[in-house]
Amino acid sequence: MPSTACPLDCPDACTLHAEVGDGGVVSLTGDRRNPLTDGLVCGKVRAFDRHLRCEERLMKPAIQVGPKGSGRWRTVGWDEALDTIATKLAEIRDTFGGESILPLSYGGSNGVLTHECVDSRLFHRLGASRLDRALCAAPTSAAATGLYGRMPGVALEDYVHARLIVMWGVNPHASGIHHVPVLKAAKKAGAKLIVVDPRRTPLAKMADLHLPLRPGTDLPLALAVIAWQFEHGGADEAFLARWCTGADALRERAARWTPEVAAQTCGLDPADVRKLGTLWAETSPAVVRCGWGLERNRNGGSAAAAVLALPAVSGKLGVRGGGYTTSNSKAHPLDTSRAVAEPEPDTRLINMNEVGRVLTDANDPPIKALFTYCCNPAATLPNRPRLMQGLAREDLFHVVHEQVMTDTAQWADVLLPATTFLEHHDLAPGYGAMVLNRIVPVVDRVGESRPNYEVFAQLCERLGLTRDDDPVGPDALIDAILAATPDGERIGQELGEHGMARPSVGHQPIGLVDTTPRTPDGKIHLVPQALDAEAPHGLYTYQPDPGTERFPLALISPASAKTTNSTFGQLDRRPAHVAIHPEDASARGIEDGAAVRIDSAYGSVTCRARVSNEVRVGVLSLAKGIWSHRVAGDGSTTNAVAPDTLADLGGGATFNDARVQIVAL
Ligand SMILES: Nc1nc2c(c(=O)[nH]1)N[C@H]1C(S)=C(S)[C@@H](COP(=O)(O)OP(=O)(O)OC[C@H]3O[C@@H](n4cnc5c(=O)[nH]c(N)nc54)[C@H](O)[C@@H]3O)O[C@H]1N2
Ligand SMILES: Nc1nc2c(c(=O)[nH]1)N[C@H]1C(S)=C(S)[C@@H](COP(=O)(O)OP(=O)(O)OC[C@H]3O[C@@H](n4cnc5c(=O)[nH]c(N)nc54)[C@H](O)[C@@H]3O)O[C@H]1N2
Ligand SMILES: [Mo]
Repeated sequence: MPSTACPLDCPDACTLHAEVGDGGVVSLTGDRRNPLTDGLVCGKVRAFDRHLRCEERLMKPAIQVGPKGSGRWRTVGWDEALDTIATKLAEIRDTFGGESILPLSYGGSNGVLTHECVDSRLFHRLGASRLDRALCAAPTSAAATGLYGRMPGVALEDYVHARLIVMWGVNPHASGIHHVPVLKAAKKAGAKLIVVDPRRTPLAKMADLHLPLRPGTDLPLALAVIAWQFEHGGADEAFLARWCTGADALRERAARWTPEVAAQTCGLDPADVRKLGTLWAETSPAVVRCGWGLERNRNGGSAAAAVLALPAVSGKLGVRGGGYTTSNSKAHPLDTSRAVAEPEPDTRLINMNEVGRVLTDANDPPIKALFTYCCNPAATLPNRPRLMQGLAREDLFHVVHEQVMTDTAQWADVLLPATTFLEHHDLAPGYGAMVLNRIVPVVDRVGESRPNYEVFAQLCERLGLTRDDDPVGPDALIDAILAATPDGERIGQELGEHGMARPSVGHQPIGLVDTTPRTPDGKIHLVPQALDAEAPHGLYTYQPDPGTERFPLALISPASAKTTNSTFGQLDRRPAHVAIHPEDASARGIEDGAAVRIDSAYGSVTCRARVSNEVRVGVLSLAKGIWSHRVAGDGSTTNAVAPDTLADLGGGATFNDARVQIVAL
């Protein structure tokens, strides 16, 4: 049974056994050697065969012959497709300059060979515009970098040792199921569980205390808990003196957020805010998991910073099961520079949250070529109406490298079929699980699909951009990465022997024992200068709700268990449902199952209503990643109503700042 792994955009990074029968994959099961996978995989990956051989799978390269989006294709051989792309890219570069070319990629695969590898070699050498990949995790990463230098956090497995667990803006029942059994075991061992989430998620139902705050108000809540620590003996002065800078400044900024003031802003009961403050002050080991639900709004960076400051204020680090967890992706500090083999040029940087605007506004130079891979912008980028206007531009040359006919692929000029992780090589670090996995092909390539590392190398070749010493092919690329990475030899050995490697700090490091802050001076910075300068009103300044009389309701769009972002969307054809509180529904004459239209200042989406107490009054919830076949009307999805304004840090997306009205149809 070959051993491989899943590189999909999920924290858990499952190590897998693939059992291959006649005609393809028969089963994928979880490996027990990976402590987090522990034999369990999600339904999506267990049934990956359905994706591998679905009707929508792209089998051959194709060129769109009708107008954009007409669906009239001529299938061609790879040579013709690559020649067409190379000729066109060279022509556009020579006429408008390299910066008129924009690569567009995100997290379709978290494998390091699929993006920012040979693709970067091509685009750097073309002098293309650079993409600021701020679609997800940018505010949280900025906060984690500023405070701790992205020091790895508490291993998800170690939550079993905690006595108090705060799950803040994270929904593992959908977005990373391997944490759920650990949380259940911790509860059984006596840990208290607190959940901060506007929705009554399955996790909230398990919790000892659920704080269903208004979306975007995490900052006042976290500051109130911090102020409470300083006021009521929960702050650890010795720890602050030894490890931190900025404690006084943080204390000052938090002071105005009494439980009463915060509770009013957050729409909570002040007694619950006090309870959170008291439990945090009194219990150890205590851990907070800072998810991604709290970052997708105007206050997202400051909110993540305040949540991440909490364990430092109360000196919770230094024991097993104590501290914080956010992304652990830097547990393996992989250095891909030698694999890319071309330094990053100083060309125009385009925030991917603004791609719709950039494609439709006057720009110098204009974007004339878009190359989309590992990304399904029509389903995942904000301000969908603007983006679709851009994708419809007849003067835009658009290449899409994809596995299936997505809502984006329909708008390509040239469509290239991509392999899945069962058909190619890769190396994938987890961002929850602290493992690095080697991915190997376990089935033959479907149709004529090709992996990213081949396609981009072939384009370099055709454009005359190859150099003799470029690493080519997966083995050479992985060797180049490991040769540049600290501790790379040991990592390579473990990958060779087990298909999986530990980070240098181990699978389950204890904060400040096995790790130290990776900031330049080795300290935890509670009010980092750089972040204070970057946040529009200074770090930890609350920006009020963007709701208006016309668009008073907050629409949030969390992860769904059926898809990974938009991946597997072709397999889910149920009509999309927006969750709405019974009071909001009855005020608008909306019945359960009714057809509804949701409007915002950006656009509209037409779907069905699910009247439910799952959401609080004033909040709607419609999953992210929905494909157009699941909605009525013009096929606009959740992202038609999502703003393309930016968060306070990292240029992050503000999906959950969508303010809308909903009407029965
Ligand atoms: N409304 C709303 N929208 C959101 C969010 C939200 O909260 N609300 N969250 C956002 C988040 S968290 C994220 S991370 C983004 C994700 O945004 P995307 O990265 O665009 O979404 P995915 O569906 O993960 O992946 C896109 C495509 O990559 C393709 N792909 C996978 N592997 C490969 C490969 O090896 N080669 C090539 N060429 N293609 C491949 C898949 O087939 C898939 O169609 O979406 C964001 N969109
Ligand atoms: N099955 C599946 N797994 C996935 C994904 C997927 O699409 N499907 N996506 C992957 C990706 S790319 C990512 S980034 C992670 C994301 O994983 P999570 O961190 O779980 O992120 P979300 O699902 O965006 O939101 C988590 C929770 O935050 C809540 N929330 C929304 N707004 C707020 C707010 O303002 N404050 C607070 N406190 N909570 C809020 C939502 O109701 C939701 O329950 O999951 C990954 N795993
Ligand atoms: Mo994400």
